[in-house]
Amino acid sequence: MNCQKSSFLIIVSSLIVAIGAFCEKAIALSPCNDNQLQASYNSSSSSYHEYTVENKVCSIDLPGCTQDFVFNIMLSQVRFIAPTDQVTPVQNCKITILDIPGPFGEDPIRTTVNQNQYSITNYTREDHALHPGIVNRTVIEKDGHIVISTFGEGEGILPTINENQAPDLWGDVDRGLIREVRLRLPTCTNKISGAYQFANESISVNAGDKIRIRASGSIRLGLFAGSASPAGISYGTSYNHFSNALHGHLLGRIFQPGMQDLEGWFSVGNGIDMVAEVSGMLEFLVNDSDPQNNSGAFCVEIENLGSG
Ligand SMILES: [Ca+2]
Repeated sequence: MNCQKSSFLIIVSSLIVAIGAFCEKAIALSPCNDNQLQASYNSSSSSYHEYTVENKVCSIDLPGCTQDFVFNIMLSQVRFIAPTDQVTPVQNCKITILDIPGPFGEDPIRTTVNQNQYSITNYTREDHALHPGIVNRTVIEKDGHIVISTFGEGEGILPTINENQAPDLWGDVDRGLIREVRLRLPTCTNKISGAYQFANESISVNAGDKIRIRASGSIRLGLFAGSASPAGISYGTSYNHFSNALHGHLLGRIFQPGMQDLEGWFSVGNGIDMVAEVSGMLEFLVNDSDPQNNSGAFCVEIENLGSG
């Protein structure tokens, strides 16, 4: 809409105010001050189309698999936000030339980044074959997984083909992202499974050793209890080995021959620095006496700094 021309034709002053407000709103809605970008769409238009494609990236039980981690990997290369081979980083308001094969132009898009929402939006520019349209890619947590959700809508040409091809097109982009996430997820040296009744993983230590323990990851503790970090969760004490520690809290001990199952445990949680009082096997236990309904694992990194 040409604001100056329209205002000129309006004589009634109250209407001028109304038009003025509309123009201001239109300017404010143009992302990156790029007036080629169309932010909103008319779903009753005959060429309107929309689609949503969702793909699982990783299970939140995997240590390191978080929205933040996946989103930052998505921002690391343009090929994770659009169908292209380009490996340069994603930046707010950056223009990317997609050059879709066919009798069209350079097919540029402009991308905005919303770090708080773990979301990016691609807007077509006028020279894009499918202009006008947007694609919104958001990293969400759903059903125990980090999921990449792609929503597209537009009013350009080929609405049906565009909708039908979306799962394959974005499936390819997502596969590249998923591969990169798996490569970069931290490897876990000692996995403490949530499904064990008693100790799992044994690491030998000597009396006097300085031991640094750091724990991460998440264990689903049951249908109603939900998931916990190694710090545990407030969830009554009926299913605890120890009532004075949170449900799902990570415990440790140095096992000595002859010890009972519930003997010698101390709090570890997200991590501790300690000096071993005795020589023996360092063991771990999740504070849940009903582990059959558990899934996932804590990842425990142990550094033995010796006796110096
Ligand atoms: Ca349980």
